[in-house]
Amino acid sequence: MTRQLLLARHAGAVALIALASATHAQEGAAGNPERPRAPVSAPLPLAPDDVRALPEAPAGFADVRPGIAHGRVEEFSYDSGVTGTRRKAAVYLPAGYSADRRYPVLYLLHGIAGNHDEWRGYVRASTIVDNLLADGRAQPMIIVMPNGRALPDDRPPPADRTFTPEHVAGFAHFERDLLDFLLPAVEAKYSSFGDRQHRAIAGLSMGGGQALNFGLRHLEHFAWVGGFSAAPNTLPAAELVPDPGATRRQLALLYLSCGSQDGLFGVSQTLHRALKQQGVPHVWNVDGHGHDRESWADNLYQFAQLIFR
Ligand code: FER
Repeated sequence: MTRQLLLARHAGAVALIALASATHAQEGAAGNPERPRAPVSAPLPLAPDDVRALPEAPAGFADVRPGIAHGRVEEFSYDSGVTGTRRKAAVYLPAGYSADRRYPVLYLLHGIAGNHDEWRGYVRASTIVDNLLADGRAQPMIIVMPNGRALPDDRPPPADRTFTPEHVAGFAHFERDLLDFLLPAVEAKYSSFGDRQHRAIAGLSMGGGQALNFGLRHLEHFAWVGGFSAAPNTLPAAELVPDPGATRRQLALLYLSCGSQDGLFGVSQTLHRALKQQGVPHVWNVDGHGHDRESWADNLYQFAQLIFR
């Protein structure tokens, strides 16, 4: 056997082992449902500014802390004229939530294989925010975690249908579902301010692309925008920021993050470079993680402290 063939066999075996362990991990409760399954471009070399912008979260930041006040997550549902169905969202209400005061609202969007429970269950968003609030490090806020797949059947599809055009299109259809149906329904039920300065939108992967696409193209609704490990559904910078001056004036915060080991790193890196060229201020936080909850938990920890200030 030639050396070339031996190497190829070795690489094939390694790939099979990696695939097997990833599939196994995905089946477990703690598995990463968002491991990209479609071919993505090779990572680009890291530039000098592709570094952490913010210090890493302290140990235990996503662990349930006894003795502090905890918020609650309730199920919310609304009628959608986009899907023609009644749709579900999870809503986090901070400890002490009271209709006697008003709250800002963060819309937090999941990845391609997730649903409205992914941020709470997989990333532990409610625990992270409970801990920040207990330490006085964030503003009390409502967090709406919808199902970003605006299709009549909005369950995560079997793995072999994750990347079909129909499934991916459901995430684009969510733009009108969010703006025309979810947002008014949330604001009718919960005690929120209801203006752009008090609305944020962020998401992970496919939801990161959605947050950038919907947030930056609808600054009349959102002043705070975050994309974590944004997927290739992210629109080009020229479409996200057609008028850099207008974007600069309206944006309170644009936050981009990605792990340097993430196969989707090039999406965020390309957008960061274009924004820099356009002179649009933003946070660019590069960590050493992959496409995983470690990165998303840390970046939620950072983002939640910066918004609604
Ligand atoms: C792709 C690779 C990954 C893609 C989407 C994803 C639409 C999304 C991954 C995720 O949400 O975790 O090519 O195309």
